[in-house]
Amino acid sequence: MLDKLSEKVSDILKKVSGKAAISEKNIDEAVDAIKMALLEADVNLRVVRRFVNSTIEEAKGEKVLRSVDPGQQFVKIVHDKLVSFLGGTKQDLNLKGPDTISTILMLGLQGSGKTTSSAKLGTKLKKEGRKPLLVACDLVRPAAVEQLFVLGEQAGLPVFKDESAKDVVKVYRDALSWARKNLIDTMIIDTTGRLQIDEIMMAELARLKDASAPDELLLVADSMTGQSAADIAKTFDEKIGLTGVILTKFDSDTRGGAALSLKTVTGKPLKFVGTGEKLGDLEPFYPERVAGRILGMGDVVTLVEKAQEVIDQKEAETLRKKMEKENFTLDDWLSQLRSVKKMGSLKSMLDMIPGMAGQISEEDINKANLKREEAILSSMTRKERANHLIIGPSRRSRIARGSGTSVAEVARLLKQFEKMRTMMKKMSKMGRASALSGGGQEAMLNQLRGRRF
Ligand SMILES: Nc1nc2c(ncn2[C@@H]2O[C@H](COP(=O)(O)OP(=O)(O)OP(=O)(O)O)[C@@H](O)[C@H]2O)c(=O)[nH]1
Ligand SMILES: [Mg+2]
Repeated sequence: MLDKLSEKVSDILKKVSGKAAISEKNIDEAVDAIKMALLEADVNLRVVRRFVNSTIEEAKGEKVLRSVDPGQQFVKIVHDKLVSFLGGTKQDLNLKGPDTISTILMLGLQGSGKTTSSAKLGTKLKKEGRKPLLVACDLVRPAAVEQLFVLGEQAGLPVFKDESAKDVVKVYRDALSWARKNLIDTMIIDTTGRLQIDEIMMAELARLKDASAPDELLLVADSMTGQSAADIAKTFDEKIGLTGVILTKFDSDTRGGAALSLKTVTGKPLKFVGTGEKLGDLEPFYPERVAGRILGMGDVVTLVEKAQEVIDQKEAETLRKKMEKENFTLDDWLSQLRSVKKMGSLKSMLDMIPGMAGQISEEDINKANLKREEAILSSMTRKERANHLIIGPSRRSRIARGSGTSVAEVARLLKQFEKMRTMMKKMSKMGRASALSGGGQEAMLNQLRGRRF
């Protein structure tokens, strides 16, 4: 599920994400390709249009085209839009505390997975310490009551049933009194499914809803029905009212459009996905994780966010200019070193970049060196850091003493700095790559690897 979409979208984004500069044309092309991929994945056309328009609007804003790393900023926009289309944050069930009985009403078309999902949900809630009761309110399909009963036995859950009953409301009321006596805190009501939404079913559900005042009205929809899952949800919501959706058969080989369309079409959150036939195959739906999977870009977003915290655009621009004019100072170096430290473990950051994972080992990054270098730089006066040429022999030995290093080390650092400056200048002339995404970063990486140039 979603694999194909993921493959396509990540290919598109890979092309854009490495770019040091992107044009409006790049954005249009990438968004167009994403649009095709979404339509092929059976995402609702209106949803695709909204997605595309809002992505373009934001991506063409000043912020992206002129940012430090426009390619990755663009990926982040696509990611954030996707997360919001998938529903934002994970939505939990809203149940009452254990002292009151909460009620979950399961609804949906025939064969969508209501009975199975009722048992799965019961299993899950039991694991979380609740005391669920399964209530058999499908009085229409032959053997429906028996099916729930068998599943209940498998799950070790009590099942309330009355095979001779004709009215679902009566079953519910009897189940409620049984629940009160048996210290049940959650009732999960399985209902009848129809081939299509019809008036009789809706009337029955409406009566059951009025009688039970459920905390959760969960639509169980089959993801294999594609886009129509979202339309079904919309109708159920209009007629009965929903609090959320469970999308079943997410393990099947379908294109996944339903998951992406649901929230935008219905405004109702997708709370769980069914991922198999077994009782344990029910997972909470995490928009963030699913978006990440669709983009297939490692955890670029977290990376961009982290980098944004420490490297602001202005700072980078000033740095670039300085490098061009060869007035990159020891002071600038010190602040770069500190930026790297602020970002936390550099290795874990690099691991988040696709293609970079595993390329640098923790040993490569010479932390001890970093620390000593910072100590040396901090032991200099501001004047010295602004103009390293004034650092003669006597200043060198003072700095060495102050930083607990040797004169030779101080001399080596200064020599290295000279080389770095020359290299940076060359690189910044080669392309107008921004300071930290282009040459500057490479120079810094070499530095961190402990390689001397
Ligand atoms: N692979 C897979 N199969 C599922 C999933 N959920 C349900 N099924 C299967 O789908 C079929 C129908 O499930 P039921 O739970 O009986 O569906 P229902 O909505 O109660 O059906 P009716 O009571 O006839 O309306 C069963 O064979 C289930 O095992 C799922 O997430 N993945
Ligand atoms: Mg059923």
